[in-house]
Amino acid sequence: MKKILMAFVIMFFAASVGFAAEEILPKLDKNKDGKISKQEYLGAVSVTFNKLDKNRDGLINRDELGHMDKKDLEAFTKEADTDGNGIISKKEFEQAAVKRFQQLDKNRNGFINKDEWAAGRSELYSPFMRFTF
Ligand SMILES: [Ca+2]
Ligand SMILES: [Ca+2]
Ligand SMILES: [Ca+2]
Repeated sequence: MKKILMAFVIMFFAASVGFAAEEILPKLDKNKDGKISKQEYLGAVSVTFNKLDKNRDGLINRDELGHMDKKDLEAFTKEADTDGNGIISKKEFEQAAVKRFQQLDKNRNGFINKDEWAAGRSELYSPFMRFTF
C-alpha cells in the first residue's frame, strides 16, 4: 500500500515539474514569438531576484534562500557567488543568469526556443530556471 502511494506521489511530482516548465515559457515570451530573447529572460531574472531579496538590500543572503534544500542551495551558490563571500549580489545573479542563458541557447542565435528550453528542464532546481512572476 505504501509503495503504491509513493509511486503516486512521485508521478504527481514529475507531472507537476513538467507542467511548470511548459507553463513558464509562454510567460517569459512577452512578445509571443515562440522563443525567449535575452531581454525577456533577464526581465524575468530581475523580477525573481527582487522576490528572493526579501529585505530589499540588493543582496541575497543565506536566510533569504532558506526555502531551498541544502543540495540546491549549494549548487546555486556555487554557480552564482563568484567572489565567494556567501552573499549573492544582483550583479552576480545577473552574470550567472547570462551564463545560464548562453548555456541554454545551444545554437547561439540569441534566443531560447521551445526545444532548448525543454532540454534545460532537468536544471529546474536553479532559481535561473524557476521564475517568479
Ligand atoms: Ca520572445
Ligand atoms: Ca537581501
Ligand atoms: Ca558574492
